Amino acid sequence: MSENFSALSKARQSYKPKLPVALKKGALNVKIAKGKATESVSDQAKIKALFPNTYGVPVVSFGAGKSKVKAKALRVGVVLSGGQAPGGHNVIAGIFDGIKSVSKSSVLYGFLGGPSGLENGKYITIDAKKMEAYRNAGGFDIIQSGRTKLETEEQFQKCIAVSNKLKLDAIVIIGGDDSNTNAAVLGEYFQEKGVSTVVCGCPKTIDGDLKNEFIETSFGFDTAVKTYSELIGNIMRDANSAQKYWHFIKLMGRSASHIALEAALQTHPNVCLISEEVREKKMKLAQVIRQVADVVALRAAQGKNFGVALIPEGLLEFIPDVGVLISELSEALAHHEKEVEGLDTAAKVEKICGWISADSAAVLKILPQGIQAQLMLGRDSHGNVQVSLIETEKLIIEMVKKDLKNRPDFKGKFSALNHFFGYEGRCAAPSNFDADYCYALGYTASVLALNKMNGYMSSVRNLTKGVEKWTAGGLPITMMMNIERRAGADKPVIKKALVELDGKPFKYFAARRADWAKTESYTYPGPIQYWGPKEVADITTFTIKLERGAMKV
Ligand code: FBP
Repeated sequence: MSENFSALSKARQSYKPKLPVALKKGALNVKIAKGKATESVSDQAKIKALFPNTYGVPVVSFGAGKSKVKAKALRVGVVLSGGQAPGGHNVIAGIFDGIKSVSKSSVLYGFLGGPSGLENGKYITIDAKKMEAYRNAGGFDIIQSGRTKLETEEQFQKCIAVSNKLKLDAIVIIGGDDSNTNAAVLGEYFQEKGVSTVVCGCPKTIDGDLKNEFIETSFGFDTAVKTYSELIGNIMRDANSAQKYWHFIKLMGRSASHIALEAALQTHPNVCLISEEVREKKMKLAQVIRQVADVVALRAAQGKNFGVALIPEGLLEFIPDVGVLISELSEALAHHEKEVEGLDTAAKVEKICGWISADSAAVLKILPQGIQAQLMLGRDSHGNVQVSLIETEKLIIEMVKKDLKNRPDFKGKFSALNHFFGYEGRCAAPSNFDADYCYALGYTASVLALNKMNGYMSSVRNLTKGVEKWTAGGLPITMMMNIERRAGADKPVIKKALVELDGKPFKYFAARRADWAKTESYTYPGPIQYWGPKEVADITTFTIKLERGAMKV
């Protein structure tokens, strides 16, 4: 172990993650029960046509019992894909221990730097010594991550060559919605070409938007939000001590507001915007600003010129007119990228306004130049706008300032500071929940690999109960898909799970936010605890407790 490891990470290394009962006796002692045939969430005919080999297969669940498959040394490759999320190393540890439970001669290859490592055959062999150093550690640094999208025939052929060279039984792609879409597409291609390697996925993302009945949460959400909530709590205490600043905190989460909502449930801010609500109510940017300024004015009238506001990073995309602008920009940039290369922001705006609708051009022109430039940045390899680079929190502060200036009855002060919490939480040492959950997901993937379950994602459920009551199984990835417009074309992708306004987490928040606006109901969650009383060290999120009925609204 390197001397870079702190006393905490050394001590943490010896934590033994717990496993669901069905997995406790090793991958060879797991019996598989098949459910009914499945359908995709929508666009069934189109998805079926795109995935003729892997569409419609059943959900499977694991129970204790003898496997029908004979013991053999497995050769598995693993890829970490997309944004970092706490617990990735434990997924790898789960796969490692799972395949070693089948045979001591099993081999785990780690592809370097994300899907491009698979495509280009860049890998390391993960042996027991290497694995030991990363157990229960945050980060993805054992093999690093990347956002390469695997989509061309040439890329797929290169993956086949690598897979054949290493004689892989399975490839496990640990990723979010886009990366698991990648896994499904690759698995389908392999099967069509008669390649025996299966491709499986694991649900990762701090954003919390990869979930459904079978995936109760994506890993990393728990730890990341706890980390942000600790920082938000610290800021709240500072705000309440100094009583002179408003703090505007943008939180990661891409499109979905799960992180902002969960952080609000953990800390009780004066304002928390929820993008999905803004979209549902068809609010214009000016209305959103007015709503925030109203709270600032309300508190100022009580002599309180301070407060804390949480802002989801995807907010702008959900303000209907700005959302339309963003998708028109994405379409225009996909077709005319070269023509705007090297132009300054003003010239770019001028050119682009010729390719988008008049309404969108008008919205683009009223935005500050900094935000215009950020909105016109290139999309990521999956065609997503890079919301983490848009300084929405600064835009809101500026616009609230202007709004308050136009209120003759506003006699308070508005001194605002901005923060962005995102990267601070993605590589935190996994909470006990994420350490256990990730290890179980990885171990589940080893069972999927052993049983040759192509195009499946690991599914571990019953997460609000103790680990001994967790259940494990596999979920066909095609079941989660729909067709979406990406980078100017229709693509099959896993449907994002956004915040539901009739869901319990939002209802819990909505019932309390008016009170939180005017009072200092702040709670101070403090740092994640790895040891200590269960009710402190093993707590899960409000979101999962409310969604799974373990807590009342
Ligand atoms: P994934 O969807 O790949 O898990 O990434 C999540 C995320 O952390 C988002 O919350 C954020 O918008 C984005 O990654 C930032 O991307 P990058 O790491 O490329 O800056």
